Amino acid sequence: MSANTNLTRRELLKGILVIPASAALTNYSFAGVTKANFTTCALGHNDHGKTTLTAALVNVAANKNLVSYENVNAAKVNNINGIQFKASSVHYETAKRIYTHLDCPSHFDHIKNLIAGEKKIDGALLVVSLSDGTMPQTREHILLARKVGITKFIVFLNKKDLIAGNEFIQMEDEFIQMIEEEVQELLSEYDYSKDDVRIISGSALTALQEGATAASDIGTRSVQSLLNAMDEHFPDPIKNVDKLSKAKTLRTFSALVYILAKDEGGREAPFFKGYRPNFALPTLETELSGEVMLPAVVEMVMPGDNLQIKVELDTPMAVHSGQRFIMKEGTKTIGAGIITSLESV
Ligand SMILES: Nc1nc2c(ncn2[C@@H]2O[C@H](COP(=O)(O)OP(=O)(O)OP(=O)(O)O)[C@@H](O)[C@H]2O)c(=O)[nH]1
Ligand SMILES: [Mg+2]
Repeated sequence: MSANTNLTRRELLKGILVIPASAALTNYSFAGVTKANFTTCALGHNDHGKTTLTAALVNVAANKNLVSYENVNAAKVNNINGIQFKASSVHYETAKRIYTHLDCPSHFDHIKNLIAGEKKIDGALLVVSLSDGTMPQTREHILLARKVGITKFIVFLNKKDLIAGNEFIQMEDEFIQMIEEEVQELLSEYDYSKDDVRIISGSALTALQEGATAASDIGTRSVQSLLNAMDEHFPDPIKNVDKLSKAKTLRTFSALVYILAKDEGGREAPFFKGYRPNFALPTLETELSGEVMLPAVVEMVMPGDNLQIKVELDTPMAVHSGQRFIMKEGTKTIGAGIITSLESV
């Protein structure tokens, strides 16, 4: 892990705050004051405004134009144990916390970041465009978030400028309420209750364009409301210590895995029932052999797939929910996973 903890507050709040996501942060301490760190990410369907919102959050939090859309969009390649994905990592400070915020350029980068990324996401921002409502990747990101243990969401209903004053949308408030209900319903399908979710509407693009000079309700003030909601609604992250104490020694667990595509250095061919890779856990010096158990409906797994599996290790091992691991064939990394539940044999 690289030592970005050396960044000073001035450096943080100054220029381009984009660093690779692998350069994970712990706590910043300046002038004797330590603020809690919180890791979040922008999820949501392609083109709904994740990158625009990411840039707007940095600028609104600092009340300065610190970062441009292009800065955030130029994501860097992260290589975590042989798993490569692109991500931008920006930071912004609120009254309560310093946020590390990840934004990925493509749907697959999001999947890999959620499953294999170095930083555990403490709470997620879900961007939904008011002009589209919920879309397939909105659902897929919520499903993944649930599986990797994200417990809280804040939804930003974006592109409100397209709704405001639109002659085809007569009843703006009713329209927004309808999309709110649609998002809430989708979240509840994955067991996120109303208490787990806050919904704010606005326009990330308007906020970004206003910069520090002007502030409107649908622009800068909506992004400020989002920052306030993050401070209020996201609970402080649970320390790893608590999780480790829940470790169990066992052979079988369920996991969400991403199988590397061929052009990412993964397998060339699919695998089937009975597949036996090695499992490397960061807590272990050695690798363990074991078997991948596929869901009944899945006959074959293609390179590039992500899916829920069960793992049956040959030797019992102390593992905990949320623990990440790598799947290998010899020295070759073929996949990455996160343990989603523990089941004793
Ligand atoms: N009118 C309007 N357009 C917006 C708003 N926010 C973003 N956009 C536009 O929507 C398009 C997509 O925005 P991005 O921020 O790149 O969306 P994204 O979710 O990061 O897209 P991907 O990373 O490709 O999935 C761009 O043309 C933005 O300028 C908004 O509030 N209003
Ligand atoms: Mg983007």
